[in-house]
Amino acid sequence: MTDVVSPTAATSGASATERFQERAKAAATTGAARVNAIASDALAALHEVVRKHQVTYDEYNAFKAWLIRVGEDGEWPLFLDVFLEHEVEKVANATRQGTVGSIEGPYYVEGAPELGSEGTLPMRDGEAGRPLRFFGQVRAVTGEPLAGSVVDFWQADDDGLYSQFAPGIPEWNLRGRATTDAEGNFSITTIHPAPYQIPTDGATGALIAAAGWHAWRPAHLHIKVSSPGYQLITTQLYFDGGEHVADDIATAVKDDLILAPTPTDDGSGEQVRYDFVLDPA
Ligand code: MBD
Ligand code: FE
Repeated sequence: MTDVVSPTAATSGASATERFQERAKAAATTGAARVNAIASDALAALHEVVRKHQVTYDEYNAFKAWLIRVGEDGEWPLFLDVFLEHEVEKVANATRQGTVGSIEGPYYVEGAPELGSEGTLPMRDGEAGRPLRFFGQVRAVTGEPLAGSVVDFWQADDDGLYSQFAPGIPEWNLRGRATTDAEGNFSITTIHPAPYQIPTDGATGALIAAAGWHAWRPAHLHIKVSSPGYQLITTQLYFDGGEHVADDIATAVKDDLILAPTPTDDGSGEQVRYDFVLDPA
């Protein structure tokens, strides 16, 4: 028998929690007046839920046990990014003129391999999934092409799993950074990702099952685009007609972010163009 390690909520959750804590260390601290305003209103919203639904002690205790389990499973990054980040993202990007943003989610890792202006994402031999060439141009809102912009790219594989979070996948699989050429152009060859299912064996999956919701995100590509002197944009791209494009559990699909790839001339895969437009810093 081969020693196949299957993904569990606890292993991917522990990795996501550890990664997040490393990156969060550098975050700015929030002043007392702001903490007071936000924490008071957040608690008041929960108090209103208790009154509105006449929450019982059994329900309160189930909630308490569940919150403890979210932490034990390492699923705070997953839970918060699926159910709360979309509103934070809308507030953060409300005044942008350029490409619309979407949530980052729990699975970004800094420092992916550099690909130049045209390249193929790191992949296993015979990586499953339909080949996809994704290309485009990075421009300023004024229309000026932005040479030397970085298009940082990460995605799930054909099983809906992310390298560095699910076991047994090479470290940088389906993660890479392209740098735009003198005309602001880039081209990345990858595979069409699969839809992503929230792990069913963890606390987040338990809530979803208990509430009778579905656990799916549509197939998506994650991208961060940056260029000196411009605001970094974090976004995601989806596929027209894909499953769950209309009912993403993470509420992160926007009309402007839906791709419609066409078959390549030789029929071996598909290709799609998407241009990114950056706001000045
Ligand atoms: C994902 O792949 C993702 O992109 C988000 C936002 C949340 C959970 C899993
Ligand atoms: Fe994702």
